[in-house]
Amino acid sequence: MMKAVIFDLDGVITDTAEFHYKAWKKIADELGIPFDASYNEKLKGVSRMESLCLILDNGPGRDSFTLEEKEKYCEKKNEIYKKQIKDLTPDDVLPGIKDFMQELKKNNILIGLASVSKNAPEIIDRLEIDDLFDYMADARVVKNSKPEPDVFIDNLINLEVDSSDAIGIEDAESGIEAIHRAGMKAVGIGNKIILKNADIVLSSARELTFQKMNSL
Ligand code: B16
Ligand code: MG
Repeated sequence: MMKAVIFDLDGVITDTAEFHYKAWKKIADELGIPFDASYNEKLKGVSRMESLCLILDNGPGRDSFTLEEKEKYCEKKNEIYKKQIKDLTPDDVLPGIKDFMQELKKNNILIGLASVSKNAPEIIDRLEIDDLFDYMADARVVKNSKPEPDVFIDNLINLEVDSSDAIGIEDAESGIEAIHRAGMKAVGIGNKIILKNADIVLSSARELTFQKMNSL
């Protein structure tokens, strides 16, 4: 029986995945490394440092910079990203998300947040949706980012729900893998080819319903 639904943030609840992409694009351009939306798929759900390393792998290689230099680029990317999230308002919650969350609440289903972004608290705050969650993982204490299952397992423990009674919702390939490695069913939102390993792929959050999720 479904007892909990655990949401990814960037790209599922709001379109910040696009902001991450734009910020990394600036860094990649500065470094003269080719980087496009298709390569960016590899970065989704992945930590800040690993994202930079993946970009460098497409250029001079992740070992071509010292850790200190890489940390500087990560900070620079985060500053660009932070400027973009400053303008987020409650209207930036993607269509269908709030209705679906309210439907879950009516059916006594617990709601969790599984984001590995250290900026997640600020985003949730700006979107004014804090009160919809029963638990939100703290990315600062989650050890490994996706595709490791840590952030989903942390939700299961804190929501006190078995993996077989929970569903995860993701827009990234790494996120679908993380959900499955946590032992849960995975719902993909986005491209059917990229998210081919999900148990079901929907083209938008508007298609999320309690009935559809429960039948998984
Ligand atoms: P930050 P999610 C992930 O968030 C993003 O998908 C990924 O692009 C980003 O690098 C990661 O958070 C870390 O974010 O730099 O803000 O700490 O998809 O797990 O909500
Ligand atoms: Mg995401």
